This record gives sequence, structure tokens and C-alpha cells, in this order.
Amino acid sequence: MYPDRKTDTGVRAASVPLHHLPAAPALLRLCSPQGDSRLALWRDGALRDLSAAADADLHSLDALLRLPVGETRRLLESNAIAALPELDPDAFELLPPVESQEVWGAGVTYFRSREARMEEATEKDIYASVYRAARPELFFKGAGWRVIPPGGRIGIRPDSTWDVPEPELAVLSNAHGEVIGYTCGNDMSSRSIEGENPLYLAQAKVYEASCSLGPGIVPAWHVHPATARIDLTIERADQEVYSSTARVSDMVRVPAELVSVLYAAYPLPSGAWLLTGTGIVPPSTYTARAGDVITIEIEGLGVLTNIVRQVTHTGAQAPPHLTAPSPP
Ligand code: DO4
Ligand code: MG
Repeated sequence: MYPDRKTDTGVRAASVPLHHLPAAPALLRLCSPQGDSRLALWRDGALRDLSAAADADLHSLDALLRLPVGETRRLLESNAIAALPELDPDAFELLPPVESQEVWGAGVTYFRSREARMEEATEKDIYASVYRAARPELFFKGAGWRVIPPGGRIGIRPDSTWDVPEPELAVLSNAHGEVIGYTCGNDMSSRSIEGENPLYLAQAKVYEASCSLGPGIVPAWHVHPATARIDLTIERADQEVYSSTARVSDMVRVPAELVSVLYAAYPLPSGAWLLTGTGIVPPSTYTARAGDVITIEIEGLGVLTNIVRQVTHTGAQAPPHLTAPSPP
């Protein structure tokens, strides 16, 4: 159903990195050595194979997200789960916690993001006004199948000169627009492309390998990340080159309200992930380079690590042609 991710992820962990998983229960997507994917529940130190459940709604994220949240919770809390086969973490790799869900982003939801955009942008006022406007900034980040797994290689564009990871609380909602759970997200972005012209936002945000999610989905009934701490660490050649901390409570908007605006005029029958914006932007002296190790930890949600790589670019350009009508 999904393209083979092995070709573009190279360095992902050969086993499930248990030390990166949250203490709370979490839904994980796993890949077997034979290449088949399955859903598992991480609970009480064990991985339970949901693909062996009698109820087929537990076999995929797509099926679970079609149900109302109360039904999803009832299935995941059922006693039958403890009797499901236990999976060996060394025999599986972690996949990103997404199937056919779209990934969306919210922007300028923290003061630090507003400040950083105003620093880089030619059109500064739009960031100041969207920060305080009733309508939030929401943008399409990518299709679910493009998301890079934990341990996978996150991209920077060769036609960008200034790139940063954006560590963000990611919220998963179901077909009914109800919040189902949370994970850590990386909204990798080009500051130089967005800074040149805000209409280039899609190219600054949406390109190969620009998004990673994981390690797993912590159900909304197990965690309340309203004040959770978000930590970003960047290492280069085994040295820490940057680290910083923010709190979800620094956000000027409420994650569930951002989700409700996303669904307001846009049904999402498979649900969606929403990156809720960054409260951490490294200083202007930092730009991501191939080989940098990006680690994002959100309190209660586990740890997401990725290694930066440069993606390819065909060199294509589309300059304006002088024969087209020009303004008077
Ligand atoms: O306005 C551009 C995007 C901002 C963003 O991605 C963020 O604030 O996290
Ligand atoms: Mg962002």
C-alpha cells in the first residue's frame, strides 16, 4: 500500500529504540524484516501485535481513525489486548505513525516564531498580524507516505542557504475532527526561501523528506501536553552545536482549536496530523548541514531523532519571459 521507504531512509534504527519510547502507552507502526507493516500497542514494557486482534478496526491507523474517539479508546483499553502476541523489539523497525493521513502545519503560534520570521522576511508585517489574528495560519505540509520515520534522514534543499528544524507538538485527529493523540514532529524548513518572499512558503516547507513524526502516538486520554516541555538538541560531528527549550504553554493558540479550524471547511475522512508551530528557532548563525543530528523530545511523548541529508534538485527554473504582458 505504501512505497518502500528503505530507499530514502538509509540510517533508521534496525530495532525499535525502546529508550526513545514514552512511559505512557503508545500506538506504534512497525516494519518486519520481510517489509510488512503492522500496528502495535506499546504498554507496560511490551509491544502487542494489534494485527492479531479479532477486531479488524485495530489492524490499521486508517481503520481506527474512522471510529469516534470513544470507540477507539474502548478498543485500545480492552482486556483482550493483553492476550495478543508480544513482538520482539529487535525484530522490527519503527515506521512513522501515519498511513493515509495528510500532514498540516500551523504557523506563527509562538512569539519566537513571529520574531524569527520578522528577522528573515522581506514582508515583516504579515507575521505580526497573523500572530494576533483570529484566523490562524494553516498550511499543507505533505502526504502521509512522505513522512520520514524516527531515525530516518530529514531533508534540506540544495537551492536553500538557510535551513532549520522546527520541533513541534504534533496532534493526530480522526475522521470526526476529534483529537486522538500526540507525537513529536519536525517541520524542517528553509528560512532563506520563505524569507525571500512569503509566497514561496510552499517551497520552503514542502519538498522531499521535509517532515518527520514519531516515535509513536500517545493517546489523548493518557497525556495532557498543554504545558509539556519541548527540547531541541542539534549535534554536529558528535558535538552539541545548539540546544533550547520551549513549553507548549508558550503557544498563543490551543491545539484542539487549531484542529477544529483545519476541519472547518475541509473534511478529512482519514484524519490528519497537525504540526502546531515552533517555539524554538536557532539563532541566525545556524544553518542545518548534512550529517547534523536533530533530536526533539517532548515531555510525555518520547524522543524523535533524525539525521540531516541534502536532497537532490534537478536545477529547474521558470524565469518570467519578457514576451508576456508587463505592468504599465
Ligand atoms: O509562517 C510560516 C510558517 C511558520 C511555522 O512553520 C511555525 O511557526 O512553526
Ligand atoms: Mg513550523
